[in-house]
Amino acid sequence: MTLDHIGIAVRDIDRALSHYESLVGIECSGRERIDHQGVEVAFIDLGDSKIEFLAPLHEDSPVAKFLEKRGEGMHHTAFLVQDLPAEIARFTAQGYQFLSDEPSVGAGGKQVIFMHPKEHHGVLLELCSKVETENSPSTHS
Ligand code: CMX
Repeated sequence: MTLDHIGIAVRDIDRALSHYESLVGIECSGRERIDHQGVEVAFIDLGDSKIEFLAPLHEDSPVAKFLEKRGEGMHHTAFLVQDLPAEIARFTAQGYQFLSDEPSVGAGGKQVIFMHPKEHHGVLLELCSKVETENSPSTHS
């Protein structure tokens, strides 16, 4: 398990990017809408891990609710795992609950699933894994 990214909830993704791009001297590496999560996301790639900026697409988005209640800031931490079903089974066997029955497709086409912050010292946890294709390299980075 490695740190894939930390997610920061922001109101204005362009303003946040402009601030962080000049802060770390690295440009945004990708930007996309994830309609079923109600968010637009943008990444700054820091090598082995990334910062993800999330802005709500509409007021029903979980990120809109987060911003309203808590303001801008750390929204979640995402761990990259090799075998997502095995990790889900491992956490479930330890008594942890996931926020959905199944993973869904997140940024970059990864499989993602979340666990409630109340079970993890106030941090919304995401597990994510790359989807293997026939042409994928055998290493998992
Ligand atoms: N981090 C830490 N605490 C959080 C939180 C977060 N991201 N979101 C909510 N909370 C806190 C609330 O402040 C509240 O605290 P208090 O009880 O002390 O007031 C508590 O958790 C409320 O829990 P809840 O009633 O279940 O709250 P919500 O209805 O706001 O739902 C959550 C929270 C995590 C279940 C919901 O946001 C969710 O299902 N998230 C997963 C999906 C998601 O976040 N998608 C967007 C990102 C997608 C992506 O990155 O691809």
